[in-house]
Amino acid sequence: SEAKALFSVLGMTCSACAGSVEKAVKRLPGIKEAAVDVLNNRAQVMFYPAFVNEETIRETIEDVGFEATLIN
Ligand code: 9UX
Repeated sequence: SEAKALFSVLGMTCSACAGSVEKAVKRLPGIKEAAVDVLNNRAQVMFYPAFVNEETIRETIEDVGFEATLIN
């Protein structure tokens, strides 16, 4: 079954930033949905824990160039 993770994402200043985060996360295996809210500095991700975990998602967001913290 699926899990949900909410991240704080700091450093996004435009909608293209949010788009690049979404695209990178969605490229990972085991991602069902990723929604990035640039105004609230949040990324909500639905994923399949058999294939990917919160830390891998968090590191992927960091690799795009933003500071990501798991909220819950
Ligand atoms: Mo454009 Mo958003 O280079 O940080 S993608 S400002």
